Amino acid sequence: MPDQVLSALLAAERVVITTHVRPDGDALGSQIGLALFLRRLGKQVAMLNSDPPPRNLDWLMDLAEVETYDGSLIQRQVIEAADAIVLVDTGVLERVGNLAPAVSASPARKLLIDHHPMPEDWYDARLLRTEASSTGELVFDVISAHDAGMIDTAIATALYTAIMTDTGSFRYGSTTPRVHRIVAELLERGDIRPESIHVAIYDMRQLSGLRLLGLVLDTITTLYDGRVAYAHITPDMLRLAGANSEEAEGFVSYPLSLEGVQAVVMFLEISTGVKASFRSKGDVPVNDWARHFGGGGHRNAAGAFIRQPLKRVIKDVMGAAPQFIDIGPREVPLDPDPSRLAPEDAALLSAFGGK
Ligand SMILES: [Mn+2]
Repeated sequence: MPDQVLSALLAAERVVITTHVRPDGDALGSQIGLALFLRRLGKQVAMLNSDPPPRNLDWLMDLAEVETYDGSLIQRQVIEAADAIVLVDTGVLERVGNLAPAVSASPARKLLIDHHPMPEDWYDARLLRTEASSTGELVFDVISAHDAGMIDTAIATALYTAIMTDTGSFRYGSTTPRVHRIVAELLERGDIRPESIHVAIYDMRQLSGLRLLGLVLDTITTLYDGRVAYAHITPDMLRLAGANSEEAEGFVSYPLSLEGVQAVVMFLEISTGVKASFRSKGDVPVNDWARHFGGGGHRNAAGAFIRQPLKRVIKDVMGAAPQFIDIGPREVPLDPDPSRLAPEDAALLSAFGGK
């Protein structure tokens, strides 16, 4: 029910909208779509984020500029003077990054629009539906509950971007008939072309990114009779390819595309530890697996940050897979001879420091 959040927004004059660190298409699309709607209602709206948009979403700034928060006096005053502060696409206050202290301290009403499970309890009103495909879908609901006629080309573009990116281009399990109906309505109300949005987001890779992909594909390893796979990225690989880690966005879908693989983990080594991205197909949940390592997320997409060396992290995370993934019955030899094992089992043993 968008009513509570909608009425709080309608009552506000000055609104700040923010979202999580390293904002993605759903975060920025939802933020901008909501901001454009509120501005059309005559409200003062500021969009402040901890991190700048990724390169492939830079074009969204043509719809409405999102500021990167630097803690300046003016920005702090905007947060302080707001009637309402809206968090989109994250229920965890800490996930808004360097804005978190100013947001907590502000006397503004705090509103949440999100589809992630297990939010904290810091908000005054919320629109939270974990079965929603995206926060963009929920922003659509808020706008439609007031006046769907206000959806113009810019709002439709922002919300289409949010929904498309968070559904993996309309293929994840969260892609319901309702999602397609909403998208149909966005296409009707806004004069938008899906193809050009898709090209702007996905077909803007640099050669360095594809070189990195080649290196990453080489690291793909399957385990547990091919049911689980992982790959990794090291700083050396980034240097060799001349790429930055942002260019690895979406690489996790390659091991997941293997036949028979149910769940995958992509490990990104950085100076302070390892970022692990978990993905799965269908009914296989990976959020508990990620939570076991201090992270969290959705059933089919989750993440964790682990402050350990890469080898140790791979061993611990992949070794824990059977606790969270149904890897089916299999015979485990008591004292396996590596020369007689399938390559994936030999890799498993060596990842575990076995013979
Ligand atoms: Mn989302």
